[in-house]
Amino acid sequence: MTRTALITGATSGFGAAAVHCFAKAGWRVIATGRRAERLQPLVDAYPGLVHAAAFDVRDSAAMEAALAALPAEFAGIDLLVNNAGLAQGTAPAQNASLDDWRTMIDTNVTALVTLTHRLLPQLVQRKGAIINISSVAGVYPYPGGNAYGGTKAFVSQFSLGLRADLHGTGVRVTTIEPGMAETEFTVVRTHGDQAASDKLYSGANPMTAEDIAEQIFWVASLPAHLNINRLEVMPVTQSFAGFQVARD
Ligand code: NDP
Ligand code: 8X3
Repeated sequence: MTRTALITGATSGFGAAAVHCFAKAGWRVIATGRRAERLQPLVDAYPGLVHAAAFDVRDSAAMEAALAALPAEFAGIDLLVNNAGLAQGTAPAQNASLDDWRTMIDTNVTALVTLTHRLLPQLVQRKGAIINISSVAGVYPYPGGNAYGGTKAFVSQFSLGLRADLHGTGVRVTTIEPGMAETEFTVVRTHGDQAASDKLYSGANPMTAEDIAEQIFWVASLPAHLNINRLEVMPVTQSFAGFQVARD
């Protein structure tokens, strides 16, 4: 039986790479994101297997319209990959932009719970699965991570809460918590500073979008009696720093 995945944030990075993984394996994929022109090549690459749904995840009416307009063969969703998200800014909290914080909360938290709430009845009915993309930033604090880390901590804890509530339904819930991966993430975080992004990843041998897409696909492909609760993955070159102490 052909299964159907809805992958948010499919115009770039992890989400785009995941569309390739799932479609190559014969899944039907609903690929979403705001930049419709980035979705069409995915539709063209996998005729009949990929459906493009361009909308802003923060716009619940647009989300609802896109779901209502799904062709019949894409209407039964077996897997929700909540991947769309972003960081905005690296300033310490006392200097951070409140607009940036609100954008992160609206996208990473409010939109994620809205789409999850909307799809839960059919995921329960189909014994489906949810894969939420969190971050190491939700587990380990770092200077400038403030609201971004907070949104990702929410994603990880919300996922565990879903596991508890979905007990006995057969629905699987996994959080993937990646560390540093080179995508458009840092260009977006810096409001378009490609040089800053290049500098961050230079010589660091970061993970790639394909690395994370393969993890997403692996989790989704496990036997139905197995649930990975959380999966934390970093490049070998990234690890931890110690506590900091301010002195008089
Ligand atoms: P990218 O910037 O490459 O991709 C982000 C995706 O999210 C894009 O497809 C973008 O689509 C989509 N998106 C953002 N805002 C919205 C919105 N309002 N409505 C619809 N779609 C939106 O970054 P990554 O692939 O790296 O990021 C994917 C996820 O992984 C994010 O949740 C991020 O926080 C997380 N993550 C990333 C890490 C990294 O180091 N790269 C590490 C850990 C977690 P569009 O702009 O077209 O709408
Ligand atoms: C992205 C990973 O370390 O840049 O979520 O915050 S990090």
